Amino acid sequence: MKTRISLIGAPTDIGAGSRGASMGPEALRVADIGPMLQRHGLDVEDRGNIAGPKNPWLPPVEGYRHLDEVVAWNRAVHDAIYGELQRDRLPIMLGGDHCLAIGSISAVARRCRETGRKLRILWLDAHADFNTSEITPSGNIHGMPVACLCGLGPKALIEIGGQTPAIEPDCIRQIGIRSVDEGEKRLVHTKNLEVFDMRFIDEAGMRAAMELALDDLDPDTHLHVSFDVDFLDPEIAPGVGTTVRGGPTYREAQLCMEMIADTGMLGSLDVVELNPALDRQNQTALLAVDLIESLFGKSTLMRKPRR
Ligand code: EXY
Ligand code: MN
Ligand code: MN
Ligand code: MN
Repeated sequence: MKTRISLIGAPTDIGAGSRGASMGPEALRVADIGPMLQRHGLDVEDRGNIAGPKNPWLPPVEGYRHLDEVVAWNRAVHDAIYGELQRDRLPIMLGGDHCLAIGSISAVARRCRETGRKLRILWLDAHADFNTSEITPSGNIHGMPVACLCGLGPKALIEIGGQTPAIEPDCIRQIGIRSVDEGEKRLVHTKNLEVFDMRFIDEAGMRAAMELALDDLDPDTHLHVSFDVDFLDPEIAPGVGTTVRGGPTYREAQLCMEMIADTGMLGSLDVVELNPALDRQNQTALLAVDLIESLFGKSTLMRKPRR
């Protein structure tokens, strides 16, 4: 794994259904994300925050809320993440809502094409984020990034990384899913997304889910983790706008992160949907940072577990 890390804040809630994810980057910094990574011997540069348009808080137009602003933010995110990848650093995008993964993952996919590496995306979320303007119940674009990345979305969003579609559905593994809209469900099946939903995790366990999600990785694979904090059970992570009960416990989430760390292939990370306005004493930010510590290789016994 790369040991040179860049933190990039994207302080906006432009794609969300409630205000407050714009405060996510600062809450993660207050929870010591930078110093935590440094304590693990990593070279950390905090590149500060990206700027973009304010949130006008308007109803949907032709199925999208704030499309122009979402495009502007995602172009800025794309350029910042792409720049860090060119510098051979591991970018961590501090969101912001999940619409911003369109920009970050478009940049990662572009860099993988240029360097001939394979890409695997782990989408940790309560939601599939696979809506389109025709089927969305809300118009909120944070419910659409996976569809946009697969080429289903407005031209300005699907073209951000220079090639459409930015990715093929078969490079994605979704984990922790437990809230999918009716039309969205049909589309998930049509496009054959590989989903390890909570039912699967209940029955087979997080270990089996992660073994399958990380199966068959080429040694030269770039692993991108898109960590929507609403992945976690709301009992431990109340600071998100779209809580869905029945998510992974603290230990299940730790195991998920530890198993990703064991691959040694992490190449980029999004941390999104943290909403400090809904949090209690920054506990959700502190939990996210604790989990990211495991993602970067903290393990209880300071060695790889025996399997
Ligand atoms: N599926 C719902 C919608 O599209 O409005 C809720 C989406 C919430 C998305 C959060 C970020 O993962
Ligand atoms: Mn999401
Ligand atoms: Mn979500
Ligand atoms: Mn299916």
